[in-house]
Amino acid sequence: MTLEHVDLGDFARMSVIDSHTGGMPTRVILDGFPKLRGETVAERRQDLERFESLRYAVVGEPRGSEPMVAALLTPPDDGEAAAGVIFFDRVRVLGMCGHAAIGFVHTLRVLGRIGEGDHVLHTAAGGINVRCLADGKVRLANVHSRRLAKAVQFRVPGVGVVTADVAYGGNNFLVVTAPDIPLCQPWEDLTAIARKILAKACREGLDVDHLEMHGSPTRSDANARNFVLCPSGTYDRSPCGTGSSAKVACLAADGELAPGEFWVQESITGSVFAVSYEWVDRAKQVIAPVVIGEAELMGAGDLLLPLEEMPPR
Ligand code: PYC
Repeated sequence: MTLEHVDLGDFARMSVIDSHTGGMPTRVILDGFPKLRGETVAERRQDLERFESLRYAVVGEPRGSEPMVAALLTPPDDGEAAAGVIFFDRVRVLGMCGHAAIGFVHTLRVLGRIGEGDHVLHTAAGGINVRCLADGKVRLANVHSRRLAKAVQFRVPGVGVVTADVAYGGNNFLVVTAPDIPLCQPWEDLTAIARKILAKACREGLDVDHLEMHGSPTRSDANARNFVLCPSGTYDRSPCGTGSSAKVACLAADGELAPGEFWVQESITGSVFAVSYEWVDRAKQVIAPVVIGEAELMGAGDLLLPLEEMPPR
């Protein structure tokens, strides 16, 4: 028997496809999400704020998981873009999300909705150019990124004096440069340290919602390994597209990576993104980052959500 023959009158169905990008899950919502108000992706992103419990029901446990990010398919602002997309995790709506954008593009390609080559997507953070590469990878021209502050310092009890840059790569990152926190520790310990540092940074008045720490890579093809803490309190299993863009903005500002050169960023789970950049405005240290990564489909189906839990249309 399949669900086609079962009376599901008490449930709303949401059609989804799950993938992971370097270990980090993405749930593309194709159909069944309540219609959002607004003419543009940015307006609909604002409207999504009112659906807090539904957002949690879609990506949080038990239907989802702690790190899962949703990519909600929505109409683009105009006919030049292939699709619009709004990202959210179980605690907030995100402006941009690199791993989920790669998962979204891969999913649309597998569904035959887009083909090999270049496409534009509309996100709440602006239009982004994506390319479906012949080898199955996705090339993402991320939003313009830049370092916002260099070497800010503050003391964190139990950690010591922390030195960090603040950089934007689609989200605002605290890029920790000291002390050197060994990444070989269990993820629970890294998460606890990262939460302490991020919380203190916010109390210090820094406008940051993600944190990244770097160490030596374990792979011979990578430049560095990172540990990224997301606003939901969990860590990124992928190298983090927006975090890698923020890191590359810092490297560019310090003259440590030339335009067009690739920085291979390894994640805490061993997956990699290749990231490069071109200058947009050298004086203001604004870069246009490019992130190349790959996603794999994991499942497809319908979520069932009790109708009484669905917000009125
Ligand atoms: O890949 O940009 C990213 C990301 C942000 C939060 C989780 N992944």
